[in-house]
Amino acid sequence: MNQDCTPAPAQDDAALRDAILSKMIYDVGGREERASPRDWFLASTLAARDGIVDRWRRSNNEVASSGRKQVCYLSLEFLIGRLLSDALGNLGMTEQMRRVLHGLGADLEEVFAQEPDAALGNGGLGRLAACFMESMASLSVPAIGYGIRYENGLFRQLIRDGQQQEVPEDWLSLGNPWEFERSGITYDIGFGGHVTVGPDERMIWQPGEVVRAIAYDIPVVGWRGRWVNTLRLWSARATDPLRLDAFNSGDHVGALAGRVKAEAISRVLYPGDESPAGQELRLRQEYFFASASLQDLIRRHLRLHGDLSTLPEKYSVQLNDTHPAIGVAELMRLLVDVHGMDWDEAWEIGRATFSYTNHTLMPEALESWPVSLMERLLPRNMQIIYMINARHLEAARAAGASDSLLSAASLIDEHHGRRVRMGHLAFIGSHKVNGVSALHTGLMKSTVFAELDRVCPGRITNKTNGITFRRWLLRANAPLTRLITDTIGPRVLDDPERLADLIPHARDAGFQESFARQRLEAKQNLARIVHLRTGVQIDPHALFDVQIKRIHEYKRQLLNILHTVALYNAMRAQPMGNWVPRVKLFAGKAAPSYHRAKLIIRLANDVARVVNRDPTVRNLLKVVFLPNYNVTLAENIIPAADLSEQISTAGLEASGTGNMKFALNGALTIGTMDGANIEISERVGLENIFIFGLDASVAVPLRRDGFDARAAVAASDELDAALDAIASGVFSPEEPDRYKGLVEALLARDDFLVTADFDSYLRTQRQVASRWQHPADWWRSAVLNTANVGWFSSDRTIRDYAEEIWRVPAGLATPPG
Ligand code: DL6
Repeated sequence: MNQDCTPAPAQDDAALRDAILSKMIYDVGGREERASPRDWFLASTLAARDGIVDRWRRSNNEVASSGRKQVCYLSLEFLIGRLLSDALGNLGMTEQMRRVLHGLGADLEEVFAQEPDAALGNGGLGRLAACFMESMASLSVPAIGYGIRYENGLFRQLIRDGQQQEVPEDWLSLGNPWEFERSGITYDIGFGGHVTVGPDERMIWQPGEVVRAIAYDIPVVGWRGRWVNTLRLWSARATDPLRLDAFNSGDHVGALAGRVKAEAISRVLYPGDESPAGQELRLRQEYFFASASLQDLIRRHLRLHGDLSTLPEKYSVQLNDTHPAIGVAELMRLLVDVHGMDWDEAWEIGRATFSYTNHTLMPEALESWPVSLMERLLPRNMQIIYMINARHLEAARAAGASDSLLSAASLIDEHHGRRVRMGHLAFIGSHKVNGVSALHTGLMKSTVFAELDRVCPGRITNKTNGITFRRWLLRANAPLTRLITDTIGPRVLDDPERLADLIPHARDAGFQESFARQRLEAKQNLARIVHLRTGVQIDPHALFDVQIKRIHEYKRQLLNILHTVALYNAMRAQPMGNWVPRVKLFAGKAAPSYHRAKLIIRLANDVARVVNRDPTVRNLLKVVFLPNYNVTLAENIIPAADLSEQISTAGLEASGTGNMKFALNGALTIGTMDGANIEISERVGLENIFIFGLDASVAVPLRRDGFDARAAVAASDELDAALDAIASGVFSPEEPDRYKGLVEALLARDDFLVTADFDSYLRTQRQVASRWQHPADWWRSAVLNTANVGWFSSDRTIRDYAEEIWRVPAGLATPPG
């Protein structure tokens, strides 16, 4: 066994060294004596990639020859982050690569740092897709992830004068050694135009514009390198890249306009959709990737199996949220119009093939598209949606549905200017529809999908999210992993539920000390990063209280800032009190057009500036906003966190996955009874988690019926003082009214129950501090968090999907010969 705790790598050191040098000379065109870290990154990635490609071919051959069923995971987001350390770790090659590079005069950590963070996603949904891809490969579930190869992923966040600025993230600017362009795998995607009836009564769509989708493949290697799946990302190309006539007549810009419009489809993740043009681009992205993926699936199925009637036996298509939901209509178009299948048969095939995951109940995030836009951009798909709807409503009416039930279950929302409800389309086109935590699934049944659940009973099921432990423990926290394997043996690496073997060690003072020591190392590392990026010095012995996630009102960073201000006020009032030194750490990006979220970022930065300069609290409180939150930063922050803030308004966080990553690494959670926090609390025990606030049974009706924030503020001196300090400019002396509007808006309408939960949060934060003052109790709870969250491995989640939704076998493949 090497330090990766995996069997010895396939190659010996000399062979790996030769392979790297050969890549350096023939592929990178570099010289080893003058090579830059980037050159070493390319050469070592290409050398490791060769070993992966061999396994990839074997996996693909095995699927083709055995005829095994494959999963197609359609997702507009894959937040994969860096790939080299993941790949080396799964191949058991990390230490060997470190040694060999060292012998060549290069440093592996520096090499890792050269890789851009592939930010092809926004937050939880995209990161979940990346974890699922890794788990499917680790469990030998044959799968293809389909998405878009955005040239600019999620924007890079700069903080200037305390404010978020967005600049493009150009992860591809220096090339991507992981991808293979498949110039032979292309599909034409139509937009606009009109529909006519052909001589055989078939509908013929003549698009007004055609864009070409080109496949780029990235191999996804599973644990111990046993299986390799494919992430296939589509890039958009114009079919007519240059209008030569216009160019030659002097219109050099106009000649390229068609190309720019076509290629905009794969240019940017989440183009602003405040303008009609932005909305249209987003719909173009969704149709582009759904159509290309389904055409690809049909082509492969026909090649391997010859007959489209067996499609559901060979493929399961998972719709990751509603972004690919247009695929339900597109598959009908392909089967009926292009392949001449009978409507009813095509519908049954589609329904047996598709399943849909819902990730949010927030009304503004439930997609719907104006009928007028759909009719113009996708005229044939819109006709198909009308047909699907007519049959769906007819069946519901025949089963006795009332008019109001029919109106709520219809694919067309008639109340907001006629819009197509994409969640409804995904729902009725799928055989299974899942939520991502027990609470969320229950709320799906009782709220957004209540009517569809009555019309199509039994379709909704729960699949609580999970995370890949390979990335979020083994790689992100190698020292803690070593302590765990030294204590309970390496079996835990293959079976995360074995973490429970740590339970008997939770009270052991020696083990607690080692556990705390590993964590201190991670905190020292984070303190270095914080200093480097913000100039703020933080004490690794302080309690690291961390909230990292997208900035959104429902996630309630504002509640955390209010606590920070209340703590600051209390410390200033009694600087000699028995305080627990704390670092409040925030990171996250706000959507560029979400003005209030951006103001909250500014407030966090303003509070940080004032607190960090105040000598009264110098050794007691520090506030940090770390810019440009991404996967790599999360990998550095999570192992160092003592307290994990999971404080969303109950009923609004579908699941959360950050909550699982923190608990796995031994942080204690302070959280509401929301999303997967509930299931975490059931597993770690209520005595090892800090739960506060209203639960969903109270919060949901309270939000609906309205809540008097002023009364809550009047009842809480600490809250009143914190709000007053913010509103009166204590943290923005150069512009005292900067936050007046924010505070007034909160008092006028506290949609997210910040003021309602504040006192409970404050009390619970005091309990956190008193537990910290009893290290044996704190570390016992910390160990019990790590020990009890094995169930949140994405391997468990994928097994559940595989058994109950996709009906594909999941297990471990025989190691390749
Ligand atoms: O299911 C993955 C992830 C959940 O853990 C989060 O709770 C949820 O907010 C997120 N949903 C989205 C979709 N849009 N919104 N909002 O990112 O999915």
